[in-house]
Amino acid sequence: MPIPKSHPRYLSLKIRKQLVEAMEKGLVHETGLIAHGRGEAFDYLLGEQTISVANAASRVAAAALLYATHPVISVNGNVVSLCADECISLANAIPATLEVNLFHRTNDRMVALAQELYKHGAKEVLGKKASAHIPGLEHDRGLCDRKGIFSADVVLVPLEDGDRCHALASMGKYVIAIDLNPLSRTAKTAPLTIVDNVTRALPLIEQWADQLKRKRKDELKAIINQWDNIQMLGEVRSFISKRLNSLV
Ligand code: PTJ
Repeated sequence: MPIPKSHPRYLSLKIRKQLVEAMEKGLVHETGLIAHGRGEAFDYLLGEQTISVANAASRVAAAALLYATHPVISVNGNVVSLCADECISLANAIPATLEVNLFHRTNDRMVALAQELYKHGAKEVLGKKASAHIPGLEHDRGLCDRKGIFSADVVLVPLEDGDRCHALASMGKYVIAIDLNPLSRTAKTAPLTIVDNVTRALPLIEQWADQLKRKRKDELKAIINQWDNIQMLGEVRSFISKRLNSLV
C-alpha cells in the first residue's frame, strides 16, 4: 500500500517499508526489524532530532576517523538498507575502508550486501573474505577481513551488538558506536558513542570531517582526548527524562 505523504508519520512509515522490502530481498535479517523497532522507540524519546551532545560526538567521530591510520566503517544489513549512499560518501571523504560485518552471517547476505554497496557506487567492499577472527567471539559473527576490521585502529560501528563492540575494544581499537539506545551495552562499552539515528549521524560526521580535515594531527588528537563518554551518556539520559517530564 503506498504511504500518503500527508500522513503525520510519513518518514517513519517510509523507512519501515524500506526495511521490510530490504528484508524481502535478503539484505536485512528478520531480527533487524526488531532492532529497528527498539531504535525507533528511543528516537521517539529524543524527539527524532540530533541533540547537542550527539552533534558534539559526531565532531569527535570525524576527528578520530581523520586521525586514524587505518579507519574502517563496519556495515550490516540495516545500515546498508537505510544509508548505503551516506556510508560510501563518508568512506570516500575520510578516506576509510568499507567492510560488511554481520551478526547473522550467511554467504548469500554477504554477497547481496556487497553488491548493493557496489550498485550505489562503492569502490571496494571488504568482508566476504573471512581471513581473520575477532578474538573472544564465537561462531561466524567473529569473522572479519585481516586487511579491514582486524587491522584497523579506528572502527565505526553503526548498530553494533554489545558483545562485538566489547571484543573490538579489547583488541585495542578505538570504537565509534552509533546507537539510539544510551543504555545499551554497546553505548556503554565504546569510548565514543553517538546517540542518534544512523540516518542523521552519518551525514553529520561527514560534514564535521569536511570542517576538520585541514587540522593538524595534534589538534585532532586534542579533540579526541577531551571526550568523556560516561558524562555524555549522563547528559543524554538527563535530556530524555527532562523531555519526558515536559511532555506530560
Ligand atoms: O545485519 P546483521 O546480521 O549484522 O544484524 C544486525 C542487527 C541490528 C539485527 C544486530 O546487530 C542486532 O541484533 O543488533 P541489536 O543488538 O538489536 O542492537 C541494535 C541497536 O541499534 C539497538 O540498541 C537499537 O536501539 C539501535 N538502533 C536501531 N536502529 C537504529 C539504531 N541506532 C541508530 N540508528 C538506527 N536507525
